[in-house]
Amino acid sequence: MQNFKVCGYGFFSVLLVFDLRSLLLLFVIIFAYFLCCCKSHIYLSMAKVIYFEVATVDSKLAKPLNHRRPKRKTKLRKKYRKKFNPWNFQNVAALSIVLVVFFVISMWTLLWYFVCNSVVFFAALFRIANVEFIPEYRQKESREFASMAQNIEVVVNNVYRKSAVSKMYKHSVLSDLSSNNDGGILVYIWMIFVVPKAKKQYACEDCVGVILKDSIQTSLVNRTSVGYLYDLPVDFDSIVVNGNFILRKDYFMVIGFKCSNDLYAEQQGVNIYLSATASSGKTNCHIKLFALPGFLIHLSIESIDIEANDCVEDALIVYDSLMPIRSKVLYKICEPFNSSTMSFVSTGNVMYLSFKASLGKKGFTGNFAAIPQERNNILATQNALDYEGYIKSPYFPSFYPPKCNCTWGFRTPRTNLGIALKFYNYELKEKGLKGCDHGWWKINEKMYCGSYVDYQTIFYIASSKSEIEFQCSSKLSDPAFKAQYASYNINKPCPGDHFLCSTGLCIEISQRCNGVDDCNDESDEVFCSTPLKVCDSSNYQHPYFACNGIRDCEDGADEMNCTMVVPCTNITYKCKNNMCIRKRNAKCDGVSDCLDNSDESNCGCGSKSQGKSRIVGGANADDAEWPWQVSLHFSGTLYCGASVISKEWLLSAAHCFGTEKLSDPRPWLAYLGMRVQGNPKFFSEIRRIVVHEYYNSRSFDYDIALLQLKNTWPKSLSSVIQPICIPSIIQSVQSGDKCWVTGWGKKSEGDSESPSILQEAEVEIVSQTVCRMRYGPLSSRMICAGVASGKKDACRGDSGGPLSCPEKSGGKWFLIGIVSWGVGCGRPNLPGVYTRVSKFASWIQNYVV
Ligand code: 4AZ
Repeated sequence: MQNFKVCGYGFFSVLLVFDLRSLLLLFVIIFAYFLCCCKSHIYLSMAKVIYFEVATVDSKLAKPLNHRRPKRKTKLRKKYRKKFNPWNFQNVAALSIVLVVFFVISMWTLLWYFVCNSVVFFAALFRIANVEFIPEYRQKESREFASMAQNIEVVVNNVYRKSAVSKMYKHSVLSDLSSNNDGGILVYIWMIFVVPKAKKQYACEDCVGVILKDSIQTSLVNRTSVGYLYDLPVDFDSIVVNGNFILRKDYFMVIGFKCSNDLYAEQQGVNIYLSATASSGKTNCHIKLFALPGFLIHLSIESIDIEANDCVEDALIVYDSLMPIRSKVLYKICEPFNSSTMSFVSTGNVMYLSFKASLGKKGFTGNFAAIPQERNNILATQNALDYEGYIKSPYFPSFYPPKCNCTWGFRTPRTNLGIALKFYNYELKEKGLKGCDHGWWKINEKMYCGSYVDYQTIFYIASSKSEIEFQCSSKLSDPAFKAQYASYNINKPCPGDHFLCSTGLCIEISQRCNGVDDCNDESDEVFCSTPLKVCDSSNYQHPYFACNGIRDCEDGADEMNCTMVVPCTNITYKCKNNMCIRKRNAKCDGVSDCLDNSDESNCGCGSKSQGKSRIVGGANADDAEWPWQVSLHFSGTLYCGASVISKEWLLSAAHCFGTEKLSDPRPWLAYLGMRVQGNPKFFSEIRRIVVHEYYNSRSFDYDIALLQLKNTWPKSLSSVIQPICIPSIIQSVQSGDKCWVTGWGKKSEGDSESPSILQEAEVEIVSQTVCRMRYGPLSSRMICAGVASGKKDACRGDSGGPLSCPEKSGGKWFLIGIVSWGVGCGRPNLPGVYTRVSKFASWIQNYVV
């Protein structure tokens, strides 16, 4: 706004239309002015001299002097020549003033130009329909390229010079031409604008894009997407305009350095080696990959050595175009790796790699090749019997590109046989009102959404004839998936004495209601009556009672022999030496249970130095009562909560970082050791945000994110800042257990203001069965907590914050939940839904050591 004031006034507003050429003109004017000034000054001096001379002469002469005049003139000139000195005081002073004025004006103009204006580069891409690609278009020096460039630049100039942004528009430059595999050529251009900062809003990406689109729309004919942009037949749907203030720095400043390269895959299937290495200093590489027209590019990245900081400083960004256009990003690699390969496929015959790295030895290796386009419609009619084959995502095992679709068809030999699809890390759910993030599926005319999960699922199609259509829906490339197919008995999908889970798995009937999530979605553990506490030898070992830290049987038999080493199962506690014991809550309970004592290592967590053993319906918390509570601010505004889980790491909810803007760590600040907003004991910027890769923004499944701090708090603050313990994967909490939710979120659903003092409320764990009765299907990564009246709850602004539960023995506090979602706040019988942290124990361990 300050700039606005300076830029918007008087003299400078006149200059708003200036650019560097205008500056040159100004210089010429001032120079001319200087010459004029000096000249007139000289004349003035001359006039004075003449006047003086005349007066002197006139006063001396009494007689007419007509005949002597010529002589006197010559004399005068001589006298003047003798007397006029350009370096006398007067002239030097005048000259100095002019120079100073010139200097000040130049500086002001330069300052205004660079401070009040921004040079903005817009990258634009569109398809020209009636031109076919010729090899000469690859060479920018060729006559053909130059002529096409002139043609396109003239058209774009015409469009923008007659538009509302004409004063800001400078010119356009054709950057590249490439063939479009479905006909025509793709045109990549840079458009350069000089935008006064006060008028930045008029040169926004959408505004500039709309001008180009509008110029075509007016000539749209015959309901095709191709219209005319002057004499160019341009595909309206292909237009992408991307503006970026950073583009200039990232792209133009380094172009021409050694690290810019154009590479060609001239033969199908021949791998071309790729590598970029920087020994020191900053690296900024721009690599354009080309394949033969009609082919696609298959890129494999074998290793990459970069700093993991959310692509802020170090990144390899793969674009599905020849320019760094945001909407054409196929994938961003922000983390180093060297033991696996990641591969991607383009939608056309070009790709663009942008590799940037901060100081140090950084680089990547890989290769690329031209591959043929997979035919879209693969129809495999199968007589499926046993699991006999796979359906795979396009270009398996590479990430599949955003624009893709496949169809498969199945026939089974008998009408009572349907098709079962066993996925390894993917599940299909009926499509609701919301769209799909990771693939649309049309199966026998019914719509489903696909999403990634970390367990197996089986999808049954109860028909002997099926048509399956898959359509990619993600903006980025998505990881590969495959499904094994088989026929199954429609009337009896699972063998006798087996239970059919909602995930499609078949589990033994004895696993139903055993207190263990055998189905991966807890469908085997809902609508179970609490098992009777029959404390005989057959029942006290029931997982519901055994070794859960509660003495259920009078004789305590259910809590006996819990630290005996037993075979590992999904209800045993795994020690560091890979031996397993049955004690569920062995971690950090103050008793050494594992032979290697690993259950009691890294237990400097979950201790509250102060506090009563006692939001919506909350009360003010005491100072340092919740030493793991964090307040997360985005661009200065309270946005979410988080919990301290180690010296370096915080745990929060993925949905706090769900957009491109919010996933940038730079605008975030974490306030630690704070009770009253604005009074933190410590704060830090965020180095890195790790959002769970399976986070689903529609269902809020996998709603968890790790945040790495840039700075760690000093030891002297350990009385007010403490990490909370992370539960082990088998740690049990039961319905009715008392926990606390804390945060600075709204005190009631309709509030506009947030409290400044940290609020705390005691809530009870609600059983999954009851919670599902309220909300419908919930994933097993969710846990509910509340009170029946609804009066105590989390609300807007509490998201990401802790649901802290005390361990019964040992007295440590565990992070059982992360505030995630709910219907409204504090409504009766609608408890808060939290991310079940125990499910993520090993995921957290991958990052936090
Ligand atoms: C939220 O918008 C939010 N009552 C958090 C928790 C709940 C509702 C909304 C649960 O951040």
